[in-house]
Amino acid sequence: MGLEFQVDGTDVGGGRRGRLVLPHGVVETPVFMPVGTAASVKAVEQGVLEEIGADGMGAQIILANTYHLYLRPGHELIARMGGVHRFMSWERPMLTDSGGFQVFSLSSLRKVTADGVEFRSHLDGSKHFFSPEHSMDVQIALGADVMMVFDECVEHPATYERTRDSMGLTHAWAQRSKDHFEANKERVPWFEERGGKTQSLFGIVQGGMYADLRKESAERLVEMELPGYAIGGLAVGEPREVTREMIARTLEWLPKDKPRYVMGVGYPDEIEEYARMGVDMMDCVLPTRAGRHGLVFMREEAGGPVVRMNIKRKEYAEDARPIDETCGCMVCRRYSRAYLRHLYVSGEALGLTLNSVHNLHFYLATMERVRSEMVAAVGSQSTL
Ligand code: PRF
Ligand code: ZN
Repeated sequence: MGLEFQVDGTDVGGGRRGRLVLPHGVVETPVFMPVGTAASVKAVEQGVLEEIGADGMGAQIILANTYHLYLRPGHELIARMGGVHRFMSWERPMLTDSGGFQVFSLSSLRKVTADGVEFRSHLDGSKHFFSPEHSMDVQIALGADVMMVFDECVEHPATYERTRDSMGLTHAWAQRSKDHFEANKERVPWFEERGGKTQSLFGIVQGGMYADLRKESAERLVEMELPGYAIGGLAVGEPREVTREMIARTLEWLPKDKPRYVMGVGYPDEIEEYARMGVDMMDCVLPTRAGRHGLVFMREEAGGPVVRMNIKRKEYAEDARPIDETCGCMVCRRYSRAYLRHLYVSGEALGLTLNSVHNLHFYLATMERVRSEMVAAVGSQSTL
C-alpha cells in the first residue's frame, strides 16, 4: 500500500479537511508543499523547515523535481546515497514532479514525439531523452512518497486542436507511466525498510482552458484508477478567474474520496480560496522566489488583505517593526524591517533566508488557519 486518504468532513463551499497517510508520515490536508527543486528548499535549511508554521509543526511535505535531480547530481547517485530522503536528511513525506513541466519550461531545443521528449540541458547544453518509462525509473530511484505521471503542459494560449492533441499525448503517457510504475514499484531499494510500503503515482488532468477537454481528461484518468489526481496546465499566464473556473469545474469530475492537487499555485489568497473549494494539495515557488527578491507577504492589520511588501524600499531603513506585527514566525519575533532591508541591500545571504522563512511561515500558517476554520464549520454544518 502506498497511501491512505481519509476525508474528515466537507465544508459548505466544498472545502474538506483530511489526512493523507504516506510511507514517511501523515499529512493534514489541505496542505501547502514548499518547493525543493534540487533537493533543497532554496535558502532554507531542513531543520528550520521542520519548525515553521503557526503551530510549529513545520512543513509536512515538500516537493522535488525529477528533471533537476536527474541532470545533477543524477538519480543513480541519489539512489546509492539511500534515496532523496536520506540524501537530504528529510524524513517527512516528499513528492516528485515528473519532469514533464520542467522539460517544457527550462530546457531548449525540445523535440516531442509520441515516444517522449528529446531536449538539451539548461545547465550545459547536453542532449537527453525523457519518456514516461524513464521518468518513472528516475522517480523510483529518488524514492519520494508520491510520484507524478509524465505529462505535457500545453503553453498558453493554445488552440483547441493543439490542446486536444497534447492532451491525447498526456493520456497515452499517463497509461505508460502507470504500467511501468506497476511493473517496477517494488524495485525501490529501501522497500523493505519502509515495511513494504510503496510509492504512489498520481495522474495529471490537462486540457488547457477548455472545459470539455478537461472533463474528458478527468474521465480518462479516473478510469486509470490512480490513488490521487492533480490538475495541471493552470497558472500558465491565464487570468485568475479562468484558473478558478477551471479548478472548480475539474473538481466536479474528480473522485471525492481521493486527494486532489493543483500544481504550481499561487498567491496566499489564491491558495486559501482553492483550499476552500476542495483542493487538498498545492505547491508553488512563490514564497521562496519572492523572498529571494526581497518581497515579503504580510497584512497591515489582522484579517486585512494580503500585501506584498518590498523590503528594499528606503522607507524601511529605520523601521524597527517586524515585517508583520501579527506574524509569530522566527523572523518576525526577532528581526526588524530595518535589519532585513540592510541585509537585502548589502547582498547578505542571510537576508534571502530570513525573507524565505517568513514567507513560507505565512503560507503554512494560512493553511493551518483554513484547516482549523474548516473543522469549526464542519462541526456545525457537516455534509459528511
Ligand atoms: N504538469 C506538471 N508539473 C507542473 C504543472 C503541470 O501542468 C504545472 C502547471 N502550473 C506546474 N507544475 N507535471
Ligand atoms: Zn513573519
